[in-house]
Amino acid sequence: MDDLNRETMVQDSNYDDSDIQVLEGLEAVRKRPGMYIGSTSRTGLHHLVWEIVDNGIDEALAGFASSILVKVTKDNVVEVIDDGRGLPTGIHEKTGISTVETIYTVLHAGGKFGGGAYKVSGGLHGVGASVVNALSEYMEVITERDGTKYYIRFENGGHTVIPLKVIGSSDCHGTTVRFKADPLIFTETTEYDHNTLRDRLRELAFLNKGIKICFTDERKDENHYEEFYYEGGIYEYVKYLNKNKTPIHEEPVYIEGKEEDILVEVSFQYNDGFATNIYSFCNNINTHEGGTHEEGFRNSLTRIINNYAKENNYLKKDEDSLQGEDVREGITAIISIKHPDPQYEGQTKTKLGNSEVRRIVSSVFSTHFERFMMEHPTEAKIIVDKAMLASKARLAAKKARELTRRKNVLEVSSLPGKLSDCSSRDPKECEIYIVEGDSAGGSAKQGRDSRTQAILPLRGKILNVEKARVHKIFDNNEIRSMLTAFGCGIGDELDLNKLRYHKIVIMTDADVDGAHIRTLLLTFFYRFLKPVIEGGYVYFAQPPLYKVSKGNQVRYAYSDEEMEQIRVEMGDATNLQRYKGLGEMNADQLWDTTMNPQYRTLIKVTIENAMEADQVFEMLMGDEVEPRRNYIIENAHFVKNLDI
Ligand code: 28G
Repeated sequence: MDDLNRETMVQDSNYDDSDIQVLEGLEAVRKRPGMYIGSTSRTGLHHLVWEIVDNGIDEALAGFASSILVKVTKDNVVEVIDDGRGLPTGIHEKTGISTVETIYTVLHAGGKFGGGAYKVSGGLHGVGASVVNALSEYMEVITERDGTKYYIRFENGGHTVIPLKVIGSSDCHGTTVRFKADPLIFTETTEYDHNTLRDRLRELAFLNKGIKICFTDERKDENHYEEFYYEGGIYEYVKYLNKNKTPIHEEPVYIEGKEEDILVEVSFQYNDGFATNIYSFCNNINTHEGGTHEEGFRNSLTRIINNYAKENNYLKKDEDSLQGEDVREGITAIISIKHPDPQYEGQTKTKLGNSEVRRIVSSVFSTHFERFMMEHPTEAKIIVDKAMLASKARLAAKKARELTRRKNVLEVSSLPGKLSDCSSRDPKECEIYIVEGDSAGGSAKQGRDSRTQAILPLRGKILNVEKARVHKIFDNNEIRSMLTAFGCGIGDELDLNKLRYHKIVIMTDADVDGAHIRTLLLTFFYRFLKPVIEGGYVYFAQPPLYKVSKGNQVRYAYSDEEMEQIRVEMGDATNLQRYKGLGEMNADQLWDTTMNPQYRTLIKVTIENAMEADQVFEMLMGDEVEPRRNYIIENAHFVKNLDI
């Protein structure tokens, strides 16, 4: 039966109440692939895999499969295997051909499915396995059930070349789908990206606890094999996301419940940073734009923490309530719901719109979280303290604004004596280096371009603004120097138009003390000068870790890897110097390696990596070797990408 005939047949019959709604032939998919999989680029190519994998996940969520294997062969053939029931092999009553053939050759409507179970495959791009077949050079399906092994093969966009037949007996059950993307359709590339596949498969395993997802990429190496299995689901996801951070309570909070057929899971853990990392999902789709599930969570989190703080007298009656931003500071959270009929909105259709979800997530979360707080007073106190610190800091910054106005403590006319200012008065081209220690400050002062580069040396450690009272903060010389030099004011009164330098460069040693100073500076910036970070005006300098020399040849390395590389390139008998601090560099060296705009690398500080600085500090302090090494390597890569 060719596609045209099938379409005619379909139109002649009434299929409205059928499970499979036939819309059009596979030829339509090949004519307009973008309509079905978004695009025929790299992203579209990967959709083929997700489509098939999602079917396996559905079989597992229905309770019949426990594991899914995804394999990519050397020639980019994808094979997906599950241990579910296997596909029904009888003749489909509406199409007159085998159900297996029907599933893979007849387009059906995505979205609503019969049976009541959630279908993750009916989600955003859920278009059905027949679309994958339509866009494949060939596809083979094996199904094992009732002691029998069946096989079917399609070629050139879903034309059946070997109809369903028995190829042997079997003592297990499940489905195997093998396909090769059609290069006539995917003209850009038919090569899958290893990391994209691995990361999403890992994420699916986190989002669907108890399902084992295995990944074999024969292009990587012959024995490549990874297994993702998380008994704790999103609870373990949160732990994973926080693994390089410093959690402030041991175990993530995990909450699960079901109301009106909607399954709700929430897990979160606070770390000692500032950033809010809330990720939400509906039917395994990342709802980047948030939506009603996220709103339900946020509202309840704020309400419950406030109630608890008041009931236990942590928050006095006359004190201001904790704001949403206070209770979310430093949180890493996952909200995952499974919904039988999700509605997506927003620019990229990744915002959950179902209004009943707000109430349901709120209800499930509140009930369980209230109980958690009662039963875990230690954790509850830690969470309340964190939120109260955020709230106090927010209010302190506000008060500081008034203080600066009244007392005029930060007069721009009297620039700090330690500042070696630049001569230019155009903030766009002006830079200020905040340098740790007088000796490094001296080298920086000598080495700089004095027209555009100002140097402000800091003596010793600066104040931890989170621990100090407001008036002490403004008595602190280092902080006063910085604020007068910047000239932009603080808090609500902050005016970026008055900022005297468009690059504020933090230059500290690559050791524990340097990391500590960096953390304290960032805490100060975050609390009092947040718009300056958000505006992209704050940077880290990137001094070299090594000097490699041979005769009068000198090169600098910014990571261990680069150092090894350079030593190989320069040949034997190289001289290696490890810089322990900026002070070991003379003015010329500092200029060449770290300050010369032509050659230096600066890392722009964002709210996200402001927190990473915290992690780096913890990492360098701790004695775990592995994360330390990884940091240097990954950061070296990061620097390359951010080269400015
Ligand atoms: C390996 C690659 C991805 C799958 C099943 C199992 C059944 C099934 C799949 O049925 C047609 C429509 C609704 C019943 C269902 C088996 C019921 C009884 C199944 C997969 C018939 C589809 N026995 N496993 N489809 N339904 N695995 N893995 O695709 O009414 S797809």
